[in-house]
Amino acid sequence: MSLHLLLPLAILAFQPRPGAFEDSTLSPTQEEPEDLDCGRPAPSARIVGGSDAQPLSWPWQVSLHHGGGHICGGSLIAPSWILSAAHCFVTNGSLEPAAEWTAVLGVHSQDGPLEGAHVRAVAAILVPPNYSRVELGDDLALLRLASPARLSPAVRPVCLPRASHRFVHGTACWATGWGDVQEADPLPLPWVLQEVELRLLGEAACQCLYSRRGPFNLTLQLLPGMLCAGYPEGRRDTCQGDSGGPLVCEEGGRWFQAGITSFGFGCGRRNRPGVFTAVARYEAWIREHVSGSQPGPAFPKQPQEPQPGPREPQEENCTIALPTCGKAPQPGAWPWEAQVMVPGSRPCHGALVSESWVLAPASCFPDPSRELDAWRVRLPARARAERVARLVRHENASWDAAADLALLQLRAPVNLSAGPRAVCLPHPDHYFLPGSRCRLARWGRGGPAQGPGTQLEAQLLSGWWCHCLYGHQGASVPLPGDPPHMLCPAYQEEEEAGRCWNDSSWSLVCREEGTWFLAAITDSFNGCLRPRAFSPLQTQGPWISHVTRGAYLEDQLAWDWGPEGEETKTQTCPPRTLHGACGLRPEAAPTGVLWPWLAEVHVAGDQVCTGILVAPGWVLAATHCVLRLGSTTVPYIEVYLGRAGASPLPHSHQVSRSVISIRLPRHLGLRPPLALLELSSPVEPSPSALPICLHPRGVPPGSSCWVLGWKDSQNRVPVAATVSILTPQLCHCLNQDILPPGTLCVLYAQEQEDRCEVASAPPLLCQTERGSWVLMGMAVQGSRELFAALGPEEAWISQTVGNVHFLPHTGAPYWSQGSGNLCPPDMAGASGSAPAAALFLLLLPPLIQG
Ligand code: 4AZ
Repeated sequence: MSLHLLLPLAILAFQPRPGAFEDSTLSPTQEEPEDLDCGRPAPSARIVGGSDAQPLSWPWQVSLHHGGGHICGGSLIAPSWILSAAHCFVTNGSLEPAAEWTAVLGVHSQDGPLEGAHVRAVAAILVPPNYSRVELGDDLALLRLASPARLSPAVRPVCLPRASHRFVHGTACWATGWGDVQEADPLPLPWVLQEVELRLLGEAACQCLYSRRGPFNLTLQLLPGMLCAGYPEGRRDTCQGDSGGPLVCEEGGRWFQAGITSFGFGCGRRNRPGVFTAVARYEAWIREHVSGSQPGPAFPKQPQEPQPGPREPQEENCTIALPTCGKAPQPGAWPWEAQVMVPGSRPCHGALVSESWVLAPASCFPDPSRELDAWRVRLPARARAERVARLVRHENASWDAAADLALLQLRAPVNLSAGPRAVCLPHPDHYFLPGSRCRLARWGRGGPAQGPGTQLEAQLLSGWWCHCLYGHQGASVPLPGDPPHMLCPAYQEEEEAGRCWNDSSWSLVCREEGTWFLAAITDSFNGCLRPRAFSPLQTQGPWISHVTRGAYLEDQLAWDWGPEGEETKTQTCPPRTLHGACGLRPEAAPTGVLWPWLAEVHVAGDQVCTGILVAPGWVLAATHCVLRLGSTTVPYIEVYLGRAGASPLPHSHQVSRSVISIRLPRHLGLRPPLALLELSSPVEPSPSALPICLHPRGVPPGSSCWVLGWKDSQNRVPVAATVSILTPQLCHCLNQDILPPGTLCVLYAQEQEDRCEVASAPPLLCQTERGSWVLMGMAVQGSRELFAALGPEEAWISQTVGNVHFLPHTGAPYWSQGSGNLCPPDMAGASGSAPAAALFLLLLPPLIQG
């Protein structure tokens, strides 16, 4: 176990060839020599970012098997003893039985012929008593073999350093193992032992790297008994499956084991070198067990160690590596932009992801059998186009839009410090913060042919919006940090163009701390719905790094999750209607406009009325507010959406439309209270402009209701006042004779009734039990308590608008109080329910004044 817990344990299925791995015991002639030599590979011979080792180069390397496959590495330190890591054998605080483990010695490729290799049963596993977790140190184990190893050129022990020995910082040492070649990317067949050269890092230098927040926003306190090896820039490292294996350094012609592979934060990540158990520190513990256990010289005679090198300077400087990908030298420059030219078709836009690889949509290359010889890739600041050596399509490219990806390998790598650069790719656990600054850049064959509009500024919406606008009812919204199903940027459609680019596809590139990540891609166009949903690329990171073995997967650089990050409660999406999502309003720390259906209706440039978006092209308002009594001309009306409240969205996300017609229902004699305003063109659904839901037949059961308005008509910051809706009977009793049919009465919660001004005719809204917001009515002229209900106008609204969002009908309507058929008692008090009487009393004063 390590901190690299997110990854599944890689197990190499291992099938010993019959006869090759039999346990053998030492014959008298094979008995251990008195001065058993160590640390010398046979004279005839000689991970992440590593390469195949030569057979016989690391004869102390052991593969430790459990359940039929390789789990950890180890090193032979004496004929009957293997040194490994404690975490390989301790699960949930208890030591696994030795009998379940076997040691495979002298093996090179775990797939091919196993000459010289043999298996030993493990008789005992010893772990320091204080070991608990890798981060707390003491991560070492001794395995006693049931019978001594048969020494040969392929099986020899390594030398161990004395406790006093100091390895010089900066020394190039070697780590070996059959572990993953990258995070979540197991060593491919034929499972040849890998070696990688790692530099020893001084304690101060390593602590300095690990003190900075890195992957998973974590830091690490190094402890005595730990040592680091690797590079600040990462890319070469040990990984899962290498644990327990040796880190060896050559001194005076012999190899000494300086470390045991223990853990790290991920593999090969920037500023996160591998952490090893410092073997020298445990000399006494190792000697005590190895020498004490057997009569005779079980422990190799340690050679005279060379003089220790110069001491590490006290003031070791702290060299932090900065990201090498995703750096645009000037604003607007896009140095990873690649254009793939295939004879006979339009150029296809992709992105340079490493020295040798370009990522582009697979749909650009429907016929991969075409001659690659004629293909060319144009990169920024390169005089000549690059030639293409290979095309690797994603295996799901043809049926999964999110996997519409292909990688093109260039014939010759390009120099990334001179002109073209690689864009960063996110790790699977990357969480792009809502509000991140992004750009939409050309991707595939999409986008306009030329002109400035090849990139659009965009801002990432919260996962809630994105998920619920597209997700199905009741879908649970991924928590921040869980892999998102989609990413949605808010951006301004090119209004001037008066159209959405139907044939365009885009990549979404997001910036963190000045570094650009290729965050997501769109498939070709799926309608004009905004926000457009993008497929996150982070799920494809492992495939990209598997193919390229060098793409720049960069750690998350911005960690300020804000209140949304603290939200750990799973949220679900409210219902959708036949026409899509409506009445969405995130509960938790929303990013964006708080009331996306709330419109400012500016009438003839002075009066501002409240309007509610009921469909993309329609706003509902109170007739009395938008049409002056007695006026015969239809005023000029402008509607603004996305303006309400303290919106963090830029002004560019406001939407405005003029009103081209005002529709009133037919009413015998009376002036109808509700008016539908037809907009000059529909608005795109977005957090700035999303229709509210309607509910057939009155107030949805179990809902909570509010009057939504403005405190004052000048600054128009929305305020909501909590109300209860009274039963029709009670409402009728309170207002006998003066109420048109279908009027709703409300009762304000204490001290809430002065919250909204009434001149703008505020709406009455309810939120259903399942979370959707529903419009109930609009204020009657001059009244705080009376609302013209939508219910009686349902048929007219659906006929006029067409695509209104009616929620499914759900049971009997909600009323705040009992629903007796009789009027409550009069002031003299006769009979009836106490609560109803109380309401009656409460409601009287405003009515009398009104
Ligand atoms: C592991 O999981 C592991 N990059 C070993 C080493 C490292 C990370 C993980 C160091 O066994």
